[in-house]
Amino acid sequence: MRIVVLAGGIGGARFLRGLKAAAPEAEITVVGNTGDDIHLFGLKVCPDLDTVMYTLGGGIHEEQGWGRAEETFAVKEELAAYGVGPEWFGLGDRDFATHIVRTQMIGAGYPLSAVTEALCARWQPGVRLIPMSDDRVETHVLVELDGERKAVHFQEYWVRLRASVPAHAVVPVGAEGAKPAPGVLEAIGEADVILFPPSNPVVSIGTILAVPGIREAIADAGVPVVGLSPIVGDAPVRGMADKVLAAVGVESTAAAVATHYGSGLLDGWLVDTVDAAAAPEVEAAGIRCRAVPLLMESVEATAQMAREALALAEEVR
Ligand code: GDP
Ligand code: FO1
Ligand code: CA
Repeated sequence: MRIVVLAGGIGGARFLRGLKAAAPEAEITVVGNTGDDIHLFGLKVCPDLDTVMYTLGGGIHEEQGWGRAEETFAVKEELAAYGVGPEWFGLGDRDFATHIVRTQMIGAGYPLSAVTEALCARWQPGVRLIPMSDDRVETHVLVELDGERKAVHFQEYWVRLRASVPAHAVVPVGAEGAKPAPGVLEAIGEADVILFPPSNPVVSIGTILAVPGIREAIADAGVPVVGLSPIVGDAPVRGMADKVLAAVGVESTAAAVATHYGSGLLDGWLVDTVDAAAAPEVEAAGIRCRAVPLLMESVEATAQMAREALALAEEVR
């Protein structure tokens, strides 16, 4: 079975670990979000691609969900001693090596998709990880800061400001002119099932869908498209998805996220058992809905979520 998964960072990566356990024979292609990417200290940092690569490759800082296990911060401290920031973004020594290799390869002319493949040769994530695009796309957030409207990089909004200031809009800068990376449309066209993990619907999956051609390819693939709600009990399980959902005018409920994607895209939607009452609203929008436990508390619990998603895909096929 060929499965395509659109993924952000932590939610996407943890789901993929369960999916691999649930479907060990499947050929899994992951289309990763690159809208979170940021250039710092002359280096290209790809948080969501790295989170997927480290999580599936066994190098992730488990509790934190991003960055490397057993990390140290000597380089960051030395940079700070020179007065070179930003200090609000925690790049560790081990992680730095990844960004150095990536930036060096890009400088030598390799596209991000080829660089990602090269990095994955070390980590062996057990999936094919492709960035959504080789072209630069950067999510910016229009915020209100000191009484003024200002656009900031997504990482500045998320990490420095902790999503604590009002967000008026989320803009994937560069998406309009970006092309899907080689292999993305082919994988979607050859898929037996397409899954939306419990990733951020706006700044992860929304950004991937903003690359011209990807949304259309999914809608036209003619195979089941099934998503899992990142919202449980009217709040994100982790992070600040409610803030960016509000910025695009979507309520933070499992049903609102499903109808935001719409029946033109989604065939099935899993909500948590605490949100079982949301099912009729989702079904009224033409999307088959089931309520099952959706907390990724262990690989086994997550594998069960993946089995439910694949079962729902068979039901709507
Ligand atoms: P990010 O790029 O690191 O923010 O990760 P993603 O975009 O892939 O996923 C973030 C989303 O995952 C957040 O909106 C969380 O609500 C959701 N999430 C995290 N853990 C869980 C979980 O155990 N269950 C569910 N249903 N969603 C989760
Ligand atoms: N998230 C934080 O909350 N603080 C950080 O200092 C931070 C550094 C960081 C470095 C590399 C990397 O791959 C991810 C990092 N993240 C950090 C996570 C990153 O901001 C994620 O993109 C967001 O958490 C949401 O997607
Ligand atoms: Ca992300």
